[in-house]
Amino acid sequence: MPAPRPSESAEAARAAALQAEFNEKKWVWVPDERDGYLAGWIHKEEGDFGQIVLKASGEIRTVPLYALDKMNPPKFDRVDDIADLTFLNKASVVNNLWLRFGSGNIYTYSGLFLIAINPYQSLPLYSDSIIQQYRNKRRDENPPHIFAVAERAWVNMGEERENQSILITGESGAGKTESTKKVIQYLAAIATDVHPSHSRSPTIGSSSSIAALPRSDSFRRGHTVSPSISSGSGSQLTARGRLGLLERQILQANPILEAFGNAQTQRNNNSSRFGKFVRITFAPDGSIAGANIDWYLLEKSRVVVRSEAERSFHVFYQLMVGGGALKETLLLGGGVEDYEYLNKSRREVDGVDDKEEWAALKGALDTVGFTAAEQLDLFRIVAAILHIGNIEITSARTDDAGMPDPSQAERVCHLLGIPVAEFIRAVLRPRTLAGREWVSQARTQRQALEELGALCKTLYEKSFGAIVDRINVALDRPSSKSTFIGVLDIAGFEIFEINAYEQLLINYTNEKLQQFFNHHMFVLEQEEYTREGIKWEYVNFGLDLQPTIDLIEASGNVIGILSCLDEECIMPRATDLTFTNKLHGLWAAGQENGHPGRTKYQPTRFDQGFIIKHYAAEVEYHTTGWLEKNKDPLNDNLTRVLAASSDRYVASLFAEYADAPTTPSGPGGPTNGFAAGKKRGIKKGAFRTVGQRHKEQLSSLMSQLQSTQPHFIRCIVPNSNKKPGRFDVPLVLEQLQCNGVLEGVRISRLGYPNRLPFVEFRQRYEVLTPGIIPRGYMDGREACRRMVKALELDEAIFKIGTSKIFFKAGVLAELEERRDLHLFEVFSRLQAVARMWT
Ligand code: AOV
Ligand code: MG
Repeated sequence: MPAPRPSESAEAARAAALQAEFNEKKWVWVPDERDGYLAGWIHKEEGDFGQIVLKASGEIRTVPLYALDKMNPPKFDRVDDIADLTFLNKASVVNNLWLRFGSGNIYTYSGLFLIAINPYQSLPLYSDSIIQQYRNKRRDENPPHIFAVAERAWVNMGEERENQSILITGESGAGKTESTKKVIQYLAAIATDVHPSHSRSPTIGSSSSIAALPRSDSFRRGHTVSPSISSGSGSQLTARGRLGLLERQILQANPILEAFGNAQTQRNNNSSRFGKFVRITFAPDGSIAGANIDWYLLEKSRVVVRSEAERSFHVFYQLMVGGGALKETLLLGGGVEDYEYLNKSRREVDGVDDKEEWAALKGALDTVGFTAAEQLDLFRIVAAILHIGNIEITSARTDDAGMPDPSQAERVCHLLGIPVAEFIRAVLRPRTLAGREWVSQARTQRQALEELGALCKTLYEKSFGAIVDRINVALDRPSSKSTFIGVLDIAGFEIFEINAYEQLLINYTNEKLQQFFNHHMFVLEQEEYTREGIKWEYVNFGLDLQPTIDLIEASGNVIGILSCLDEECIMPRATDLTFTNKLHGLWAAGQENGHPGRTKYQPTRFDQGFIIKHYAAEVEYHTTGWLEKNKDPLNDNLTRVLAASSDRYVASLFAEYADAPTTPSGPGGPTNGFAAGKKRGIKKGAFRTVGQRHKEQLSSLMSQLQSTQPHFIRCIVPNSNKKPGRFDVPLVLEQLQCNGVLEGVRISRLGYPNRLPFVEFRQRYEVLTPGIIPRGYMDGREACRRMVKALELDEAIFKIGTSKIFFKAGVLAELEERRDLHLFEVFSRLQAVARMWT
């Protein structure tokens, strides 16, 4: 064997020394309240206990042996894929992430997942040259990166003509939205790269058999690349300069969504207060054909109230600070401090200049194609909301609400294009149907204020929806031949001090997404084993999430939580309490006793609420305010006034209420019974509850996802202070538990995660078994059999199917090492020969 070069030998010596030191002791991880885990070695074992010497302090602790986790040998430090660890336990997983994070590696694979840890600092990881580094490369040819995931999605889409999805979840502040942007940045850049020459397709560059090899995720850890498969593309991509209009419009949609949908919160200075699914469609040649955005669960209550340390949506401050002459048009005098909806809480965000952001927003609106008139529409709504917030409502001696100064309402009505008298009446004395009579009903001060608040929330949400619709008009070019890559940016599992209806909806969403992951991972695996005729005991991992999902969403024979809430919402004297009791009656005591979801439900002992056993944890929900939140009520006097607005935009936002049959039918009203019936149908559609709407949207999302090949990204927030360089182990562990990474890791090891078609296995590893396979034709399966025998592989670590060979995690890494070593020797020998001839 040729002598290694000095630097290599130094490296090898260091590794050997580390290994030797490691071999001397029985190293373990000791659980620790504060630090999560501490490194130590077993000094003595007595019965069920061990005396552990802690590495850092020398302190001796007595710990029950079952609580200890084995430590991986040093050569596993900082592995790219957690699934390659020999000892797979929580401590080792988190230690690997911590070591990597400490050396600037924020990305790590974990089987099917890419884990991304928020660095809270700008890292030089996303330049055009890095994009080039990931182009046409397999996952194992580069360090883990979000670009590798985007690349893989793109290649799979091209090769298999199948839609792809990239599911990004994580806690608030974990980096989901930043990750989404990186994915879109990468796709826009590479699709532009492909565009100038329509002859190039996404399949090019992966035509090599090796590039097509890793359908399975953790293929091998090595980084050796045969020269023949490295990318031949020498084209210089200066993406930003070359992006076409469509690509720029797709990228610029984001600042608009963020201005209207993001806000400063305690956990994130730029927190998305909605979820989104962005689909980018590609023409068969790999160029971008269009894009489409779906959105979920906008936190509209934020326009009215929020905690003192937080802000409303960015656009309010941007308009107030940057609006200039536009503010006059919108009758906005003064500053942020003059508006009730803004001056009760934080007004500025560290390091953010709202004036600059305003300019960026205007630029983005222009690029996407919002006309000046359309832009004015959006800001008119924002301004109207601020004016509504300043309307003063008093309480008269009879408790009736009054509006002493109508000038504020006049401003609102001017902006919204509605008659002042009707607006004031709708707020203070709306008419309702009592029997067959229309009567005016006086409102209390509180009711009137709530009505105004509800109006603002609805206005804002509807306008947000219209913005997204408008963006979609600009970007959406559906065509039958196109395929898409969809990126989902949605809040992960939430457990707060007090968990309300919002948390139920988001946790329900995550329960479904986790089920989707499980389905993808296990059912597809199992199908593959069956297809390949491999016997493998199908293990029920106890991860069947269906009972919990049923408990939340079932309707019909079984009454789930959301259905029960809907029912209570139409009951005359129902309250949050009657709802809660009804739920207890169904799930804790009575009717649904035989349903498996029963075991996932528990009434709370002291507060008004219940506990659900989610896959991630048990969560206690408080049911205060649920009826109101679900009904999302706006009195139909108001909606009718708005639907009849002289302003086209405002009227369009409330179009669904235009024909509400509560209007006393005057002369010339519809007499045709059919028409009337039809209109009632429309109205019914308008009164879906929040829960119903979310359930429908979610089911549409799930069916779209089911038609895709999914890729999973899990974002992790490393500390609660938004600071770079800090890694809070218990906080990270909690997230790994909630986001399914730990489960995924455990379960992947139970199966055979790596697989190769016989031909490829033979092509790649035949060098290791010279003379085993005779010249001429040989059945692929038989060739494989002979090779594994010659390689002396243990029966337990592989399975031979009908077209592929399957391996336990880590086996291929070892084969690759053997192959590298072999090729290196051959190469050195050739070099020696060559030297003799020169
Ligand atoms: P989120 O989307 O997951 O939270 P963001 O993507 O908004 O979180 O990230 C929060 C902040 O962390 C960003 O504003 C950046 O300052 C920083 N950050 C995240 N990822 C990176 C990165 N890769 N490089 C540098 N900085 C980063 V929420 O929307 O609140 O659930 O609702
Ligand atoms: Mg976000």
